[in-house]
Amino acid sequence: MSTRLRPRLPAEEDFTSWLRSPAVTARIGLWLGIAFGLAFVTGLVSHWAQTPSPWLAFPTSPAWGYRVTQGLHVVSGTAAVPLLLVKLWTVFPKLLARPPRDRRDLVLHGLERVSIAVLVAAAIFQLATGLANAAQWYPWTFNFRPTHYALAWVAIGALLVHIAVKLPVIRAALGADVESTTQDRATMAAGPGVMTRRGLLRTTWAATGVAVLATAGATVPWLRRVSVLGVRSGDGPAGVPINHSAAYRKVVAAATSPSYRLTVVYGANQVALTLADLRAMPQTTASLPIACVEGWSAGATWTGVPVRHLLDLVGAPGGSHVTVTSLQESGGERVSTLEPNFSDHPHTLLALRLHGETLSLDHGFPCRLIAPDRPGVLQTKWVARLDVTT
Ligand SMILES: Nc1nc2c(c(=O)[nH]1)N[C@H]1C(S)=C(S)[C@@H](COP(=O)(O)O)O[C@H]1N2
Ligand SMILES: [Mo]
Repeated sequence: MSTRLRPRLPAEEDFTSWLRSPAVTARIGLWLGIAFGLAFVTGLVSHWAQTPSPWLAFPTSPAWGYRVTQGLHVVSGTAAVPLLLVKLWTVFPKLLARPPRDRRDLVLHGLERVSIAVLVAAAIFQLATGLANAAQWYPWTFNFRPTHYALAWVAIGALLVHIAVKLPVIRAALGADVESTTQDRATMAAGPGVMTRRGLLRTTWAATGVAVLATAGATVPWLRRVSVLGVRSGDGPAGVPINHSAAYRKVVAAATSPSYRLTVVYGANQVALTLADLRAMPQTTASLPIACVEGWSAGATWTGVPVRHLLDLVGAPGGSHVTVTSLQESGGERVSTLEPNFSDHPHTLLALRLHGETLSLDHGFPCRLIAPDRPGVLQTKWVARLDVTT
């Protein structure tokens, strides 16, 4: 009798590769867990820096702090991409496993499935939106930051559940040799085919290393030449990259107009300063990085007027909240707020010069805010007004 071949869905036992073993999954999972943990913690730091907490002020030192944490955030997120892809490949057959018969087992199986679906969906969402963001590509309509932040909690929660559920397997797998078969599915090949498990792991670590090097160059100057994924190359006036140009933000006319004034307001007190007035005030020079949330950063030396001196002109008390408004009429990054510890800091400047040269139009001419340990998005360019709000 002949059997006709009927199309059917693939089943777990169709996948016999010796590589799709918990011995491999657990090893990659360990590094993936570390990458997600780092991305989560540094993401919380970035959220804190951009969402002032009434209980705990974001620190002004070390000045390079945000540069390091946000660099780590983007690097660990990028490293997670190859790790996640290989890990999903190793566990894929389990997606096709037949549900157990026993009712209690079935419920547990279902719950585990749901938690894994949530974890995988959240992880893919975080990596995809994060990568797109680091590449300055916003192909969606939702607001990136709150969405990426909310999903981070979902991902980390689901990850903790997953680790707890899998702990016995993880421990057994990591405790044994990578070629051990104790944890393997019954229908797997008896030995290596095209590649050994060690070979797969080595390839995965190499791919991860390449991903790290390719992004880290956006933060680490001597890596810049190998940094093909680093979106900001380090070129730009005075060797500092430009994020949004003056033309893009439509401020060229206002920024170069002779009628430019910096207005400083505290209640009924108000002063309007020309660029010449600002240049005539005592200047401070400070080395402070520009550290973009998108992961690139660059060290720079700025010279300008401490914001605190400007607040003194209108009699604003120490510990003031200050709203900094740009000449820019619309679009993002028009306004930022200085918390009291930032407005009091002697290195919080309205910079007029970068590396000793007059600030270029794209870097924020006539003057731009620069403060220590502050995300780039809050370093407002083309400043028009300082309003003391408390
Ligand atoms: N007014 C205004 N200020 C701004 C921006 C902007 O678009 N408009 N971009 C911000 C962002 S996202 C960053 S990273 C820094 C970059 O500064 P730079 O272009 O001088 O390197 O400027 C910040 N200040
Ligand atoms: Mo930025």
